[in-house]
Amino acid sequence: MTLVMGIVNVTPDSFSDGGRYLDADAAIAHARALRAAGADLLDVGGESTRPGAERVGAAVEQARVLPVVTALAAEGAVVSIDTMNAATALAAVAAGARIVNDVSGGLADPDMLPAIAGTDADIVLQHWRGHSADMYAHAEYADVRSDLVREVAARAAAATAAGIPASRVIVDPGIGFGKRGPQNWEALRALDALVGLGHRVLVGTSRKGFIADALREISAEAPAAEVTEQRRDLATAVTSVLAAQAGAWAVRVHDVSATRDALGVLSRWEGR
Ligand code: PMM
Repeated sequence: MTLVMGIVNVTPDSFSDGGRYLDADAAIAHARALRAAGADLLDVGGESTRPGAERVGAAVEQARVLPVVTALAAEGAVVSIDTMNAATALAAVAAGARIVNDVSGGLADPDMLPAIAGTDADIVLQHWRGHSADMYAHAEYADVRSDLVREVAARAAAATAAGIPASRVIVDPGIGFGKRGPQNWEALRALDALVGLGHRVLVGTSRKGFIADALREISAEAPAAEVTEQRRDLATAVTSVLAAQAGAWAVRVHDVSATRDALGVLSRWEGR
């Protein structure tokens, strides 16, 4: 069954939950609640990647995430560290993280792939074309589906060339990264081809702008209808089910219990 990765953002400015869990104790308490709700994996991040976000230094990033990673790993949680910085990734792995989630697919920091090769951590290579400050400048595609699959395959090849076994590579279509609204739906339609690359596939749609755009269109008859967090979470549970049907290994979400319920319904529908 598709795994659920709960999002633990220890940032002041993340897309939907920035600032809520900036304090380590609050982040740890939130992560425990996600685990109790059925999260199989916890993704801890200290740098926001929302469109337009500024970079944070490695020292600030590590001060935010390491106490949280250490505490959760000590409790037996499978922790993923969401970072583009090799030094932060190594420090988090030393603190017990088992997965490094690099939204840049190893492109932001040239040390990332060789650093991970020297550990036994898994690595998520997300489709990415540039930092968040100007990510829409890169949203030009000849064909989203084939460009995406080719670019992700190239990052996976770079990882194996750097010495990371293919079995430790996880790929991700990078929903919301360098893609405008409708291009995200095209990227999701590429999931079967991405799964066809032979690596595990992680998908992150949770509460993202393209979902809010769709909900705004859907409620066109009631334009005043607010796109609440609840509506985004319901839509995310639907995209999680569809991603699971397309063969995703895991989905990265804020609302773990809604997605857990939705995936549980799918498994019963499928008789598994
Ligand atoms: N999305 C965000 C951050 N990290 N990592 C992966 N692998 N895939 C994603 O889609 C992804 C990510 C941005 O979302 P947030 O600011 O709500 O955490």
